[in-house]
Amino acid sequence: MDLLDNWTTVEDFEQIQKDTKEFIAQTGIAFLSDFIRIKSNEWKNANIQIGIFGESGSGKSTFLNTFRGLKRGDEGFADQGYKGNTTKKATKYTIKDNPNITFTDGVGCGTIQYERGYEYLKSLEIENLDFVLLMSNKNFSQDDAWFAREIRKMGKPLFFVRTKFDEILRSAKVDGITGQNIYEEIVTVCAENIKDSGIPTTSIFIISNYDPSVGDFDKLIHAIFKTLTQNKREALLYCIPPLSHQVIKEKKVELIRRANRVAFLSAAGAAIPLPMLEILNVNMLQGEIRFYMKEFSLTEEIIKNTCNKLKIVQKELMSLLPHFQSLLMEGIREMVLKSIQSVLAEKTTEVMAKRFLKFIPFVGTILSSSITFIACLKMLHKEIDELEKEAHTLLDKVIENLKL
Ligand SMILES: Nc1nc2c(ncn2[C@@H]2O[C@H](COP(=O)(O)OP(=O)(O)OP(=O)(O)O)[C@@H](O)[C@H]2O)c(=O)[nH]1
Ligand SMILES: [Mg+2]
Repeated sequence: MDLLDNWTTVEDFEQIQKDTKEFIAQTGIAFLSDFIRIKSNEWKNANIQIGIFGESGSGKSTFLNTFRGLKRGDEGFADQGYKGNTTKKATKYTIKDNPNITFTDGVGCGTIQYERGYEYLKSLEIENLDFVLLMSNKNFSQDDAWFAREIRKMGKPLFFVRTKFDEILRSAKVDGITGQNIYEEIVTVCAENIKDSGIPTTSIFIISNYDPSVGDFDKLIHAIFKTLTQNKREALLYCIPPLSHQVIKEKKVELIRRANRVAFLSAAGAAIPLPMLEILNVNMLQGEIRFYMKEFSLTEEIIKNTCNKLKIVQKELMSLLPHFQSLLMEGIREMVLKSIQSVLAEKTTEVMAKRFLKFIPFVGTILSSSITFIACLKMLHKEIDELEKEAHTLLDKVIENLKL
């Protein structure tokens, strides 16, 4: 599959084509960069409400902190406690950068505070939630199975999350258990507990909040994102750090989609007869690359903090991230210009542009707009690829150091 196949499989292609045509007809092409900005920021209007429930001590608050990449002392950190009963009443957390996203750190039923029943369910305002996570650090209880059935009746996506998998693995080791599939055994036990709730086993996820690299953390992330609509998926992804390899992959998918949109809209600008490098809005492309860098946690500030936390020398870490290093040393603007020029010199660019002509009817079938589109597309995809690779490298390094 090449870049164009990738583009033409994007489901919002026709919509964006229609919107762009309408915008140009009403407002004129001169304001196209505003339109690109509006389109790229649409996700900011998406409203997401997430509910996390389960018994005291099951790891709800810890999950929330891990998911959002928060450490003790950070704004919005949810108090976690080994004694239990730490979060005494349901607490709502909104994201500083995006107040449209709310996490409810709830209290489970069957606790001192709440008995199962209609009153409890009503207090949770489930109807407003996008999805529900039900956590347990032991076998799921009858209360959990009841809760799951009720949530299911309301048609809300529900994920059963068995936390503290790291503890299980440690205990198994102490008990001298080897060669058995501990993971499979835990899934079987959990499935047995909830078999009457009608919830499929595929909704069970065995995770460690301390270490997203073990168990089903990645699978859970993927399942959550699959239930969300486009704008909600983008909004939620952009508010969490690249905490696991799956999150990095999910981010890449969304960024590619974003790049496709930006490249497509840039092509409309090529209707103005100017030399190529003047047509291209280099500031905007620069902003896009900054956005990708932030999404992959590749910024000077984050790298500095990571080195301090892991007690590693910055130079050593930077040597693993050559692309990021060259973006810093040469400057993003220079890299954009260099990259566009090299893309324009590639033979395939014009060939692809000719193939693509039929897709850009709104500016007439002029080759320059098609070439602009392909050049932007190739350049942005290349940047996303390089930065994604280095985000995985950075994550591996963090995991390796935390395990030392
Ligand atoms: N080993 C291990 N410990 C965990 C995990 N998740 C949470 N913990 C610990 O378990 C304890 C309870 O976690 P919390 O996040 O406070 O649990 P909670 O569900 O919010 O509990 P309440 O607020 O009392 O309802 C804390 O000491 C956490 O550090 C995990 O996956 N593995
Ligand atoms: Mg709590």
